[in-house]
Parts: sequence; structure tokens; C-alpha cells
Amino acid sequence: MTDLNQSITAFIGLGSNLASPAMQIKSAHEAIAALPSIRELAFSSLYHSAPMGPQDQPDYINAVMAIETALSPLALLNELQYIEQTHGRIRQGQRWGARTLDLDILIYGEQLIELPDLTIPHSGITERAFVLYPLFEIAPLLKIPGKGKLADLLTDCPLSGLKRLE
Ligand code: ROI
Repeated sequence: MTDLNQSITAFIGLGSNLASPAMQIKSAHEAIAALPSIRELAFSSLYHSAPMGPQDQPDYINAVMAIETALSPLALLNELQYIEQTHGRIRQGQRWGARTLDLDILIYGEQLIELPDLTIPHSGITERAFVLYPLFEIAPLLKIPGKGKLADLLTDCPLSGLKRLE
């Protein structure tokens, strides 16, 4: 059985704007939940939003997931990148371009991490309604390490057309 005694609570952001985005998110949710050394704590509703960044791409579906994990940040990143690949993600071309699946480690316990391939909390988290509002749905009392209370961050982050799907 998986030993989650030494476990950390982490939050993962999921996003897709290609190839049936809602289906991509649901499939990624199942793939993450099935990872060894991970236990699902919560999963938000799906949210619809216009693209942030380049506008010449389809709208996005986003969600966030809370997990308990015994994986290190880099081991978790590795598992998430594998799931991105199995969902047809091709890492090339335009930065901030359309993608079938984007999985980001938003928060990993209380840790502040700055590595070449990994910044935690995720950079830009405080400007992204499609991250903050789903986070608030599943963890309203959350404090984002180095950034402050989620509830306070939300007051400075307009909805920007974000819609929660039923
Ligand atoms: N815009 C939205 N609405 N949702 C995303 O997940 C998203 N992801 C990105 C960029 C291209 C910045 N824009 C996005 O990576």
C-alpha cells in the first residue's frame, strides 16, 4: 500500500483548449488520481474562460485539484509531464499557445521552489482568475506561500469572464 505518512498537500492546475477540453480535463483528473503515491483530496468544478495571452486560440477549460502526495516536487512534475504527453501535448512552437493539456504544480505544501524547470508557487498565480477562483472553491482558507491569503488575492483579481460550468 502507498505510504502517504510523509505526505504534503499540493495543488495542481489543469487547463486545456484543444481536442474536447472538458474531456481532456476529466481524463487527466482520472490519470492523476490513479498515480501511485498520490491521494485525491478535492477537485473543483470545471471553469470556462477566454484565453489569457495570445487571443488567436480557442477558449479554455480549467480546474484545480488538491492532492496529498509522498512524491517530491520534481517527481510529481515528471509524472504530470508524462500525463501531458499521453494526452497529445506537444511542447514546441508558440509560448503561451494552444494546448491539449497543461498540468501545473501550483502549490507544494509551504515550500518556495525556484528551479530552472519549476517555480512554486506557480508564477503568475495571483493574476489568474482561472486558477484563483477554482482554488477558492475547494480551499477557501488557503494561504499561498509568499503571496498571502487566497481570499485577499481574489479581491484584486477580476473574474475576467470566467464562468463556472454546472
Ligand atoms: N488562458 C486561460 N484562460 N486558461 C489557461 O489555462 C491558460 N493557460 C496558458 C495561457 C496561454 C497563459 N493562457 C491561458 O498557459
